[in-house]
Amino acid sequence: MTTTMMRLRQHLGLASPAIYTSAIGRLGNNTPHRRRTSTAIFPSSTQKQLLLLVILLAPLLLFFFVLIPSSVLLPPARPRIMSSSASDSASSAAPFEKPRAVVNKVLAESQPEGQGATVRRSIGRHELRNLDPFLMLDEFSVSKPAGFPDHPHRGFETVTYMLEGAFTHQDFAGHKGTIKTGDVQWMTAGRGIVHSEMPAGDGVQKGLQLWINLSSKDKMIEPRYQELESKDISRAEVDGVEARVIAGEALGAASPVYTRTPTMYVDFTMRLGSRLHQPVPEGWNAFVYVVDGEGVFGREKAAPTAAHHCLVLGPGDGLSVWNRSDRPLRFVLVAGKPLGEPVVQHGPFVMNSRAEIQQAMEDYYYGKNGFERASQWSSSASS
Ligand code: FJE
Ligand code: FE
Repeated sequence: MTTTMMRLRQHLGLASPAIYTSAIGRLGNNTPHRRRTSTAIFPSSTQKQLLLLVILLAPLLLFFFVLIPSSVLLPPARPRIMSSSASDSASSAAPFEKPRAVVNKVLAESQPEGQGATVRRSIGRHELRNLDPFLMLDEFSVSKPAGFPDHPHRGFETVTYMLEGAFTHQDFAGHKGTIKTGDVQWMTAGRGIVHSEMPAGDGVQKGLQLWINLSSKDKMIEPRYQELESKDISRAEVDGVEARVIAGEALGAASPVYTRTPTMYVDFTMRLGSRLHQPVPEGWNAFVYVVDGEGVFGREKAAPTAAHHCLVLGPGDGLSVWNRSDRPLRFVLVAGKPLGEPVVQHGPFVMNSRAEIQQAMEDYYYGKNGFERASQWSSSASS
């Protein structure tokens, strides 16, 4: 190998076998010199034989223990397994090939919505309009008599997750229910739902509502509900990190929710001093919404993020989080496979083209194509 080639390889960081070979060669050249010196000190014949053996073996031993990198001879170090449980995959140093970094940070400011209600909108506000397949994330904070009286939906799913208090929904097909703290309602509106969503208790009722787009082939499917009571939500706790899995998997727990648009949705609570390394499927769009406390996301040296902020994550295979504050950190991590389709939204109708939006409005107005029951119905909650 020419020196130019060797330099090139070194420059490229290639562990050239030629570099090892030349190093062994240099050591080999030293051997005769050492042998000569040694024979003069130990003159007995047994000692001579022993010495000869040592001298012959020396380069070999040197080669094995010094020149071959330790990673070749020794099994990979496993401090994670020694330190504790399965949990360590959740708390060891950056285990991702491509850790996701925060690429955008948006404060969800309060705005009026529905009837007398207030929401902190993150996804869906003009700075964060499109995070395919997500259309909207509202953190709502509502007291009676405010709420979200009768309104339609078509072409997407709504996921309502109660943080505090209770909400009652009623729809035009007679479906009625109340979700309480920790419960989830996963509603696939499909071709059409008309419903009301109103606070059920006294005082402030809080939660998150996420809108997930449906692909063109699913936009006109029959509506469907998946409801999960708090006690039935898969939970895992590992090294001071608790996960409540609303969709997908985390820390070994999995959700039974069927997601037509592949989605992961996990509510994490991290004790002070804890850290988390959570895989997030590559190619999916992902964001974090901080519900409570303060956390460091993406890079260990990043500035901490406080509640009501939405962090959009860049590409990669996982997210690392550290809670270095003096109180618990609560956030949701949401990721979804992008649909890559045109999005045309008109309020509660989300379709692929303007013509389909026109059709949706007409169907709602005339009570057709899934909105048949709309005209005769009004919820008992509406006034
Ligand atoms: C809606 C206005 C609305 N965010 N968060 C227009 F208010 C709504 C709507 C909601 C909503 C409901 C809950 Cl329970 C929580 C929300 C907006 O209902 F769908 C349209 N189109
Ligand atoms: Fe709604």
